[in-house]
Amino acid sequence: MKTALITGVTGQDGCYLAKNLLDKGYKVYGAVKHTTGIQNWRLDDMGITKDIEYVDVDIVDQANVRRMIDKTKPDEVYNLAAQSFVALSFEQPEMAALIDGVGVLRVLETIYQVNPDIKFYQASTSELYGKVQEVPQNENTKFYPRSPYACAKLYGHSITVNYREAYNMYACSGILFNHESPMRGSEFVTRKITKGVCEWLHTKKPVTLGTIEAKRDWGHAEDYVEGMRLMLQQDKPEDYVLATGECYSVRQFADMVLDKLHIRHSWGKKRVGDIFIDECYDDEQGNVIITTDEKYKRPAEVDLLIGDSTKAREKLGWEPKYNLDLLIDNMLEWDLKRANGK
Ligand code: NAP
Ligand code: F7E
Repeated sequence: MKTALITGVTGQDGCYLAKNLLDKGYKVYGAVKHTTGIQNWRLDDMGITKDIEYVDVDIVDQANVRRMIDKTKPDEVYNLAAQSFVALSFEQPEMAALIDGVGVLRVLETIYQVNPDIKFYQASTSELYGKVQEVPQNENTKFYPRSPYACAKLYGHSITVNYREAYNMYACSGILFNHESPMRGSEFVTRKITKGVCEWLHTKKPVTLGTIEAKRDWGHAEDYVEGMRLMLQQDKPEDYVLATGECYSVRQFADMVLDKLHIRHSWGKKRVGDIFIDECYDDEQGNVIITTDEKYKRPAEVDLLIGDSTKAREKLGWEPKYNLDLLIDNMLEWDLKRANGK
């Protein structure tokens, strides 16, 4: 039986990865940050809370990281812990650097000192491409980070490559494009829309968004965690892009959600002071479903991300099962139930 340690196990990817590895017969340790209390709702919803053994870790504390590795003696470490909300990283840039950058170094250095044979997965991100230098983006595309989050993740990515090259460690970075699910945090735009519109059906309270023309390559977390696992089962460690290869704007995502809920709607512009804002109304009653506000716009935006995952498809045999249509169906299934109090 292999032993895996997942940092950030209470997050979206953590819960899908834990389920994936448990189904494959792994013993799974989940590292949780206790300062904020255990946020168990995702693991509860997945029905796996009791199948995981928990260890405390705050990844900004070196001694704590050392204890976590000593105690769990893992074969594989999946480092998913992060301050992952890009907008928040503009407000707390130093925390982003400590958790998403130096935190990676702490785990790598501890593994190197304790047992360099432990395999290591780092949660890298398409945000590294930021202001994109080519379309689509693959493993060779130049990085151009556009947020404190992405700058910190660039360090995490580079130090992973460095430990692999310097110490011959089995350390991989998965450069994952946006992936969503019913377990996505409700501050991220896809879930903000699916949850917000399902609630709007009852409350008629509009969903307020920022830049609706931003385009993303959205996949499903369940598919992407399988890619993480595969990256650690190869003959040699390498970095891989995981993406669907299709991209849509936030506005298109909202249109698809509204169409699926049979809400006939139209977009328009409303003048507020000196600026025009986008709004979306339902055609029957004229109620506002979605509105926009400058406060949700970022100091520097990533306009377009679309990934080329040919390498992962050819070398890992990785293939996503969900397209955007199926992803939205899955998110709405859960959010309709939740909005109905089930
Ligand atoms: P998430 O839902 O925000 O989960 C992040 C996890 O990290 C949570 O369990 C959080 O615990 C934990 N964490 C935060 N600060 C920590 C600290 N100081 N010490 C220990 N744990 C800490 O993120 P996700 O969507 O699952 O993403 C997983 C990883 O993949 C992240 O590294 C993210 O940056 C990266 N990534 C995500 C995507 C995506 O589209 N989802 C794409 C590319 C890369 P609390 O909840 O208790 O704070
Ligand atoms: O924004 C725009 C926003 O916050 C997507 C993280 O998992 O994926 C995620 O980062 C786009 C951006 O995700 C709102 O400006 C418009 O252009 O859902 P998001 P993200 O920033 O792409 C990457 C790959 C990660 O690595 C990150 O950890 O949507 N947008 N209006 C909005 N975004 C939010 N959150 N809220 C809005 O109201």
